[in-house]
Amino acid sequence: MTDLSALEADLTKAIAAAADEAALEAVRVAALGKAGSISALLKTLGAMTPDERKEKGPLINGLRDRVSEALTTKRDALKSAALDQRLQSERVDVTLPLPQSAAARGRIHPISQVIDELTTIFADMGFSVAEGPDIETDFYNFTALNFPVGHPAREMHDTFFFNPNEKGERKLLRTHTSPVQVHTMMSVKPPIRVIIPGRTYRCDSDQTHTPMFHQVEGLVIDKGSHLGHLKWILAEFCKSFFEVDDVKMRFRPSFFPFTEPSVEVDIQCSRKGGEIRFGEGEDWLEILGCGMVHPNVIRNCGLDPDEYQGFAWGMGIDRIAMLKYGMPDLRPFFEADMRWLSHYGFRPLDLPTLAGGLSV
Ligand code: 2NM
Repeated sequence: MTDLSALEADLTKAIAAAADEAALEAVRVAALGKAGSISALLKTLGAMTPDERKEKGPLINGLRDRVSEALTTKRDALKSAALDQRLQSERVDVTLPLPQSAAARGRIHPISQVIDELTTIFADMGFSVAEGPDIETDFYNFTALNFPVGHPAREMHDTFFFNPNEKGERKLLRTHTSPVQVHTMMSVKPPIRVIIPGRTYRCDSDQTHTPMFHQVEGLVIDKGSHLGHLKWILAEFCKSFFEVDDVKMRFRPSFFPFTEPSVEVDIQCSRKGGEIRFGEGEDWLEILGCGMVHPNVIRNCGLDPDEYQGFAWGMGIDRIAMLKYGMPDLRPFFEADMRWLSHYGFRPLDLPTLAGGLSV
């Protein structure tokens, strides 16, 4: 029996010494595998006499059971140690900030944001968006809009002209979005209700002017439209855009070649500590020009001014963006500086809605 005890002592030592599951499996095979030491002992039982078997059977079987159990216990211990080690090495700190994806880092430019806001507000009042080319002819940019040839108003616009083509025709970069209104009146049967946001160009560059800037203009042409409608539309727009319940407006007579009468509009504001607020205060800020479309313009666009009348307005998008979002300088708008954009830009999926708040 010393053989069996010695074998058990050896196996117990080998099991205790196994450092991983592979080493333990080698011990198991050496003991209980087909050619294992305990399997060999079990095979000897068959050749024994009944008395011998009665004596040795329980000893050998007992050895096999104890070794099996020791193997199982050790395997469980190794498994759980291996798991602990993996958990330790694969530990993640869930409080660490996530690196942001490119899509999450991207920002909507304040001009795109403001155009989306304007479109949302005017779409709610039944306006659609019209677009046209940046390169125009003299007719669409000036003549049709009642700027007579040689009229000083043309000089006011500091126009960028192209070289004349072979027909002697001189194209230009549109100085306002109004040529789109001309295209619209010439191609759409009234009633017309459109807004036209877009790029415009004037040869002018200083702290408050860039050679390319953005305008939004609006146009209504119908049989009974009048200044009262215009006033209401502009008041609704200002309240929605500046997100205030009420805003006082001041209408001053002005001059534009394409409107008669022509009006400039100021809105009430307060300026305290360098900050402008709307819907309160005693100061006034000029934000747009407007008027009843001149009968000559309506006639130039192929409509009868005795049948149709309408109104139009125009304002600078860059300027109202600066006012609403407190940006002090116009020039960084067009410098493509990522630091400026990540500060003043908007998150891509936060689309402006009237119900959700335009600028949330
Ligand atoms: C302004 C001010 C006043 C205007 C007029 C027209 C058109 F095509 F109907 F004649 N479009 N836009 C207009 C009127 C624009 O911008 C300051």
